[in-house]
This record gives sequence, C-alpha cells and structure tokens, in this order.
Amino acid sequence: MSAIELYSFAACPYAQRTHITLLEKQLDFAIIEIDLFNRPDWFAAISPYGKVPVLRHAGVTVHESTIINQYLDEAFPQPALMPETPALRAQARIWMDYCETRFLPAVHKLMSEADDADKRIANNAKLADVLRHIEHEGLRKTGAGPWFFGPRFSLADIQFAPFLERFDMYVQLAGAILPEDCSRLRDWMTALQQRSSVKATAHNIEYHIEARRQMLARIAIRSSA
Ligand SMILES: N[C@@H](CCC(=O)N[C@@H](CS)C(=O)NCC(=O)O)C(=O)O
Repeated sequence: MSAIELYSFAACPYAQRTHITLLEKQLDFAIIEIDLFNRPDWFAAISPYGKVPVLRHAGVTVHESTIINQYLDEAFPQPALMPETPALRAQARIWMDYCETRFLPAVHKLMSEADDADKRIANNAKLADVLRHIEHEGLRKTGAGPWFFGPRFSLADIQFAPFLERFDMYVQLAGAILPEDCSRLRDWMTALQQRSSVKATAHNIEYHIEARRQMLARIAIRSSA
C-alpha cells in the first residue's frame, strides 16, 4: 500500500488538480478510481460530501481539492507551490477563491444552459467579463508570467489548469469566447498546456466531450430511476 492515496475519478477536473500537485511534488502515490455512480459503501466514511478527490496520508484524510493541495504544500514543503511572501500568498488564495466563486459558476452556467440560445449570449458575456477580470486585475498585475505569479508556478496555476484545459470544449459546445484583449491569459493557457505535470494528466477535447456526455447520460438515468 502506498503512503499517499488519491481517491479519484479519471475525468474529474478537481481530482486532476490534486494529481498535478502530487506530480509537482514528485511524490509516490496510488490512485484509487471511484465509480461515482456506484460508490463503494466504505467511500462515505472518507468522503463526507460523497465527492472526489479525497487524499489519505499518514493517518490523515482530507477532502476538497483546494484544501488537499494546500495540505500537500504544507506537508511536503519542497518544491514550494505558494508564493514567497504572506501578501502574495494571500493574493494566491484570493485568486483560487475567485476560481471557485466566479470563474467556475460562470463556466457551469454557460455549459448547463448551452442549448438555450438567448441564455447562451448572456452567459458568454458573463464569462467574458470574468476572463477580462482575471486578465486585467490578476495576470497583468502579478507580472510578466509565464505563471499566475510570474516565474513561480503555484497552486493558483493548478486551481485553474484543468478548467482552462477544457476551454476548447466550452467553445465547441457553448460558443465560449476568449476576449481579444486577454493576451496574457492566452499565453498562460499555452504555458499550462506545456507544463509536464499538467501534460501528464491532460486529455484531448474528444475525451472531455465524451466524458461529459457519459456523465449527463448517467445523471439522467439516475434521476429517472
Ligand atoms: N469542491 C470540490 C468539488 C469536487 C467535485 O465536484 N467532484 C465531483 C467529480 S468531478 C464529484 O465527486 N461528484 C460526485 C457527486 O457530486 O455526487 C473539490 O474542489 O474537490
């Protein structure tokens, strides 16, 4: 048995965040795949919300990807995945929170209402506003890149990476737009795609579209049962 266990689901972007973090830390770990539509009975005992990812290490069980990743950064300090100063660490946490509370809700609304033409226009406008905010209030103020906090790759990069990887799917299925003036964001996305830890966990657009199709089909079966 490995000293670190990641309870995961292959297509889950949140579990991917933790997978990237484990690779960045160059740790030995085991991935235990959970079928989210047929969870083993024991899973409830380690996952209070019934979700992946969950991490187990040295008698500690942690859930929620943002918290797991911060746990890993503290438990295994090298290489550090948070900026150097308390002020910059606070900034990193603010942008990680922005991902959860602004960026992801805009993405989820766009995707879940993609078939409604009127809502799609408004939802795309909202997502474009969020992307411009990341560009002008975040990326352009933190430095020249390539990462969110300049030369140092951090948990803020990891927070967004799996969702930016899926951006082509948002374009294809819901007409998402990356605004013209988001050049630093575009460069950041390219740098993320080339990062070896991100690459090692990445899938192509066909995989993401098929995973989404299967997930929606299984949700439909579950709710009609
Ligand atoms: N806020 C959580 C979200 C995790 C999440 O939504 N995971 C999904 C899979 S991608 C899940 O386990 N869903 C199962 C369910 O909601 O029943 C995190 O950051 O870890």
